[in-house]
Amino acid sequence: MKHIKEHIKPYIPLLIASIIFIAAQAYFNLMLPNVMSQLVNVGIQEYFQKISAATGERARVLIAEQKEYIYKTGFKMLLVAMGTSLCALAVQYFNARMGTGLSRDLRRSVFAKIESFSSAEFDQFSTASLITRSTNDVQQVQMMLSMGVRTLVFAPVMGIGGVVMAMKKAPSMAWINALSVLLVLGLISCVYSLALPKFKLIQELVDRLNLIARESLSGLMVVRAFSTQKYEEERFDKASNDYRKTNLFVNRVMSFMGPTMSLIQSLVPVAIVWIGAEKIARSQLLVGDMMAYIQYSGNIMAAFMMISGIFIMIPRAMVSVNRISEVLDTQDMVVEKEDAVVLPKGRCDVQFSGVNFAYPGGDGEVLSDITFTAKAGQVTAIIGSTGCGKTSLVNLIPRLYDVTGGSVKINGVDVRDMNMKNLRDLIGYVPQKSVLFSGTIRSNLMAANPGATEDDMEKACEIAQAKEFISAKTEGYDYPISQGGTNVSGGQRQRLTIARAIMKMSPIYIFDDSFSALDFTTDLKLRKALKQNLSDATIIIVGQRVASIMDADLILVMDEGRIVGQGTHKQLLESCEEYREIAYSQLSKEEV
Ligand code: DCP
Ligand code: MG
Repeated sequence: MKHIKEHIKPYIPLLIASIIFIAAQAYFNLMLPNVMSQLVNVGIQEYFQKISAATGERARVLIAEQKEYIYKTGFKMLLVAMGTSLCALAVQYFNARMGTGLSRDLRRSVFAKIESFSSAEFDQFSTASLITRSTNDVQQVQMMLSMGVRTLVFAPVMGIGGVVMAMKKAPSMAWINALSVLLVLGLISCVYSLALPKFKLIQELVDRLNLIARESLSGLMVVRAFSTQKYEEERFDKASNDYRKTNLFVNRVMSFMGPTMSLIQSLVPVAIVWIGAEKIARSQLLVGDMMAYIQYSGNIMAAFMMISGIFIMIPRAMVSVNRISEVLDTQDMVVEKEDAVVLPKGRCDVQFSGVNFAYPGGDGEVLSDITFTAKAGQVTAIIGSTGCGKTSLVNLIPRLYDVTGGSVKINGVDVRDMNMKNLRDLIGYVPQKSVLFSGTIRSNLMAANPGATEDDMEKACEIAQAKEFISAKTEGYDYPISQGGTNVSGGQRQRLTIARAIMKMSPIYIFDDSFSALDFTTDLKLRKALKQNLSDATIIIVGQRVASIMDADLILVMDEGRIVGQGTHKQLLESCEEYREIAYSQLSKEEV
């Protein structure tokens, strides 16, 4: 709720305006039956009696007077009705401004928060759930607020005002109202005790449905390749059916309410007319008062219905509020220090000393006692079997995760003491999984360094060996990239992500298995170009192929989260058993 309060602050003027107009609308609503009863009581009944008692000239004057009275009162009714409509319009306007503005702010906050998440926090929520939270849940909150404000002001005024006015008109018929309200309340509590528990379930089912839809859509190729359509369909069907069934149940229960409610609403006027007619016959009640009474009792019932409706909505929306708060309250594990250090963009040595690392919630350490220095102007390569922790190791440099022991330093400054933006500006990172964004080749590359020129871009592509295939496209750099970069080949995508990193012209480069999809010739050309053009940079290459890393200045051999050997290719062949194994399995005797 704390977040909602915070977010509602800028909208308090709108909220107050809305409340004022809601109250005015309720007031006009209460006025209308009153004016109408005057019209009937005085304008019709009273004048009718007077006119029938009078004769000649007197009667004609009375008829003219009656006409004028009816016109006047009718005009008053029209004004009141117009007042109601205008107020309703104003309420709608203010509410919409407030509701949509607030939900935009909430969505923005949730999105900004998600963007600030490190990988550790991402692991806590599923993507599907994050999407539902920032869309569907925000919408629920918006609905609760605009409906809630309206109901909580309108209904009490209408209800209490209705009771007061009705009592004034015909106190002897109060029991009809009491009975009808009891019936309405009884019906509502029956219905909601059945439907309420399902609301939370529905939200979870939406999450699940989203998750499955996303998963099978983004993995469509795999589904086709393995012919698992049937399985995926069944999985989706099950989720969809669960959702359908629960929704159907809730709606069935709710739909029972509508007709029953209208039955009560139609029976009440019948009862009032039945009992009121007798009173009118005995001159205990005026016709106009009875008509007004019917309307007031309708108002009272409507007020109770609205209030109970809001009591149902609140727990439902609270589920959403909590789901949003969960995101906003997530403690960032990777946070910037207050007096963070800013390093200049010069030569940078990256130093690991005694680094241990375990994934939050993971079982056990994936890195232990990692110590090495990647020097500026040198290529440092990391090799090792899959799952030995190479990606985990390089992720510690841009602080995608924080170390659990030891330290990672750049030029002697712990990365945890550095300004986050500065740190990431220092690093050109090519992740193991190449990700491009929808747009064009140009927009993808420029995103890394908006200040770069056309020449910089072409240079980066030249180094990344991407220039050739880009110029082969008729659109060149304006070639459209579809979502996830699926319309370029794996190797092309890899080269584009490499070019994107080079665009940053940063002093540190990390290539996580970034040459895996390249053929040997391109791989060789690319490494040559890197060495030539980025001669001052600290280059860290994660690789599986000995051929691509054998000329590195320092090679780290990893096994099960430890460094089991470090040195040059030559040194390692002599000293490191694991390296020898890898090398001999990949290269011929002559190549070694
Ligand atoms: N791991 C984990 N949680 C994550 C990522 C990985 O628990 N979010 C585990 C799985 C592995 C270990 O950490 O056992 C090391 O994973 P890496 O991704 O660091 O392994 P590599 O990069 O060396 O493997 P590959 O060569 O396949 O990229
Ligand atoms: Mg990896």
